[in-house]
Amino acid sequence: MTTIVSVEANWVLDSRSSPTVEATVTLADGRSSFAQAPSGASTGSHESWERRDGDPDRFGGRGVSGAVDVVRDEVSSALSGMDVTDQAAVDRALVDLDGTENRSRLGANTMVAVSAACARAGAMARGVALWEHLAGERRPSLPLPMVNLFSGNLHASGGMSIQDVLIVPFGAGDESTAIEWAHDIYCAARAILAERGASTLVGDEGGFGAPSPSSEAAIALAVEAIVRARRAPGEEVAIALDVAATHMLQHDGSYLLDGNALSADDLVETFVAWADRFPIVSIEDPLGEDDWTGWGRAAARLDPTVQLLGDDLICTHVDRLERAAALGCANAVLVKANQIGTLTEALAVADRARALGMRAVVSARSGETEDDWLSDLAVASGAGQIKVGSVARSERLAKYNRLLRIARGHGAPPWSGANGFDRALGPQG
Ligand code: 2PG
Ligand code: MG
Repeated sequence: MTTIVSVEANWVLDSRSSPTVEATVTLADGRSSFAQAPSGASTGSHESWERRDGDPDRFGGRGVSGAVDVVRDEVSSALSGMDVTDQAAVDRALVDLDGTENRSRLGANTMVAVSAACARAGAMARGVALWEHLAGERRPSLPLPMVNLFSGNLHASGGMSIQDVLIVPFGAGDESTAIEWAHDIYCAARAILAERGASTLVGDEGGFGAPSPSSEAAIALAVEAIVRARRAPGEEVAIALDVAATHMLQHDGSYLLDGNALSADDLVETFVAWADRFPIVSIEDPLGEDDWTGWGRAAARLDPTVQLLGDDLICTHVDRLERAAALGCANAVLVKANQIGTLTEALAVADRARALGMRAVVSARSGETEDDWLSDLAVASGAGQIKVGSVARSERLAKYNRLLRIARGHGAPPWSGANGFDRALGPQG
């Protein structure tokens, strides 16, 4: 009774009020499961294609009726009759049906919604948790969260140039303690902002819109919030940055950091100075998506214990991951399923990173829904790290709360722990 009989889709709204694809898979026994696609704002140009209607009269061009139609007209018949518990075969069928390099026929948003809905139905049919179903032969683990505290650039209507300042509660002994510490620090940051008369309005991922246009001031404020929450910066909680430098690039190749145009080399030296002053363990997209030379410079100048995390650089594509590994310019990959198309391919990128001696961080998008399949994907991958935004806004909390439920459930996988960040910083930070 694990046979797929139909796949349907429809539009629902995401956390930015954009339409997004919801796919529903129905099995021969009449049971069904659904899943929803996330959507990015600071997207990389090497991401797989996101299918939007482009009709300015409906949803400002962001409608997904084409995606809905293609599920009804093509995907449903292609998948019907298949065994839903064979996720690899289902995802291969989707990839084959699309038949293009960048998913320009079905759209990666269509594919990821169908892929996740099938995964959920497969888990249901087998009577196991989604993370267990997806894990296969992998060793699942409960991931260390990287939690958004301050937001800028495309996620908070301007403000500071770097996109996110995040906290990493690497000293926590388990998932729930990590999330509790994140809560304490988030509330401490809100109290500090309120005391200073600064806005406590939040950006797309629940982080506070940075109070000053200075990225460095936001990092200093994050450290202050850690201390206010009675945690030791560098000993218990560290800082991570998502620079999203692709979106700071100017036409002349310079990077605009808080009003100053910097060369790639000068930008790297800024990060070296920040890493000296602050307990920074991870820097995502320090340079632009095609600035392989600049990335190489960052790898050469920064302490090798700093996690150099490729988002726009790699876009969850194995070939770009291999290139980054060969050049030694990144030591970690951000894994976003809708940057590629299917859950199987996203897991394969995390697997390949591990085989190459690199780390992987499973990530949400800035546009999300109440769907929580991402938490199961992160646990199943055994990647050890997850990034889903701040500990506010229900589309973020759906993921954290799912992690808490998995952690508290029967047969919970082990806590991934500090991911080596403790060794990176030492007792003084
Ligand atoms: C990122 C993501 C999530 P977006 O840059 O890492 O924070 O943003 O989904 O807008 O690409
Ligand atoms: Mg990013």
